[in-house]
Amino acid sequence: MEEWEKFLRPYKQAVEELKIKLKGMRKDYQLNRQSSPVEFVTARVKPVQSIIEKASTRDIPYDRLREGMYDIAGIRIMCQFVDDIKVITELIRSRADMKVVEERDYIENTKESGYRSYHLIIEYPVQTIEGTVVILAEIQIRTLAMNFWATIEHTLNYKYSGEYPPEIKKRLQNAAEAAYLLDQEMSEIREEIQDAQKYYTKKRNI
Ligand code: 0O2
Repeated sequence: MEEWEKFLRPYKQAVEELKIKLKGMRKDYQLNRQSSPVEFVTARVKPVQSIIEKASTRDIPYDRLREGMYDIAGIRIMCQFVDDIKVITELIRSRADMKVVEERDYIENTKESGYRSYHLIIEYPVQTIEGTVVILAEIQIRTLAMNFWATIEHTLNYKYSGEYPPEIKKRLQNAAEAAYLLDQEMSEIREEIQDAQKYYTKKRNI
């Protein structure tokens, strides 16, 4: 277990740092009195049991985990509107403290399950007492509606291990469609919503 703790140490450090940095983007927008494309940020280090299971199903040897498994450190950025995803992606691409090495667009290419999200794999240098360790991390960017669907589906997946009864499968597909339509509707009234949010923030600050 101590071996795992040692192995995971830079990932834990990275997740904490990335959470603070990405949350900072929201603060910067707020200070400039601009609507933030970042609504909230969550982060986690993959539990050891999940790492072991994934390594076994993907045939990744333990001595290749640092290169072979890119979501041991996972960051999730939630936003209000689909267009915010592009803005956040651009901001991350232009940062000097991390390097985007791969992008996966599950919004253009929705997964068969109905899953939508934009994934960035980044290289991130962590400073340790033994020097710099460059780790891979996965940043998932999604709207609140995409996140609602993914969270529910993820929970159900635990129960059914992906083998959904037809009725549940259909319901999940309907829910994915509803989340898609919700995103579209919200985009249509985006300006109206953002105006109201500015007014609300101003009033709260009085
Ligand atoms: P958890 O519990 O979220 O940490 P590969 O296709 O093998 O190259 P992999 O690892 O499947 O790569 O990568 P992918 O599909 O780019 O991203 C995996 C992560 O995306 C998952 O992590 C989920 O967080 C999310 N994800 C992908 N597909 C779905 C889906 O159909 N439903 C939901 N709810 N989430 C999805 P993990 O490893 O499953 O674990």
